[in-house]
Amino acid sequence: MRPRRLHLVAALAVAALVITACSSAVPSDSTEPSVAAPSFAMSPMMSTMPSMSGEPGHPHDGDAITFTAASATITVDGDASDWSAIEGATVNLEQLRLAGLNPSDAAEIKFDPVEPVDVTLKVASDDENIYVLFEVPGGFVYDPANHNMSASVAVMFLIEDSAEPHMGAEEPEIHDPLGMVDMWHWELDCAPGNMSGGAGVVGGDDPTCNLDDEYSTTPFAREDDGGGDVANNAAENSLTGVWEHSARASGAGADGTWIFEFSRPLQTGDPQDAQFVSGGTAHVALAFFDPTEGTDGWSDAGHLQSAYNGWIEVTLP
Ligand SMILES: [Ca+2]
Ligand SMILES: [Ca+2]
Ligand SMILES: [Ca+2]
Ligand SMILES: [Ca+2]
Repeated sequence: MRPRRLHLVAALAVAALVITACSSAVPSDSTEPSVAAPSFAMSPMMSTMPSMSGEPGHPHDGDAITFTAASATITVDGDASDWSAIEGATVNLEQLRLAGLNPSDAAEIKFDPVEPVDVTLKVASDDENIYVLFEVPGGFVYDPANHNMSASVAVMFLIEDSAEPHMGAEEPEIHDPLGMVDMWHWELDCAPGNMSGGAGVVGGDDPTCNLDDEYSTTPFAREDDGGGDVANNAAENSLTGVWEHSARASGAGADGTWIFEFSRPLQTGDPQDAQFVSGGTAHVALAFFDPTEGTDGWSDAGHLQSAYNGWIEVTLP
């Protein structure tokens, strides 16, 4: 649960008390307008509910997505079979809506159109680690020599409550940092089935496989943990991942599903990471870079992303 919402509820309750105090002539029982907060209790099953569209300045027009993560230990190997009994969420990803930006911002952003896509997000945890499965339907388009001609993904988590899910910002003021988000950013420089990232990566920038542990405050202010402009002696970047494609055996272009499997310690002690606890809520956002976007593959700005759904709320077991 995001503290900001609790603050909103608290503010409403205070307002109600003030109304009550100033309205002594009015019976203070059933005639009072109800200020009971809507229930945001997490369903044990995946559910959708209306977004907090009344939250000033932060409208999200998709249904809010919430679900409860599984209690499980996952093997990070690019094989999704150990997730088969675990329920997740379907998340619609789409490109940035340039019409919603300030014209001056929109004018500097170029990309080729890509159709929206429904992806699958699953999350699990055990006593030590959080595990994420991100699956995207699409053809097996992979060039080991050019990661722009292969799929690429990012998984984001809220660090600061004020952060919005477009890399910390929101439209239309996409240059304005609202808070810090944690970002797992992966360009496929290692082959399927290979372990990417892992302990020993200094500065968050994985030099071999390009599974980078990063943070951002806007799409234009993204840095590697401990390797950016902000000193961070506590950087911890043991994030790991393995990718696969279900139709790889059928050859280039074959239709199937991209599989991106990750794990990281629940607690890293790194201020440029989200920290997770049992019973807590992880706020997640997703991005997918489609290698078929243009003749040169995907572009930075052309990625499909979940930000229009608001933060995906995942309760950890
Ligand atoms: Ca697995
Ligand atoms: Ca990198
Ligand atoms: Ca980190
Ligand atoms: Ca990070």
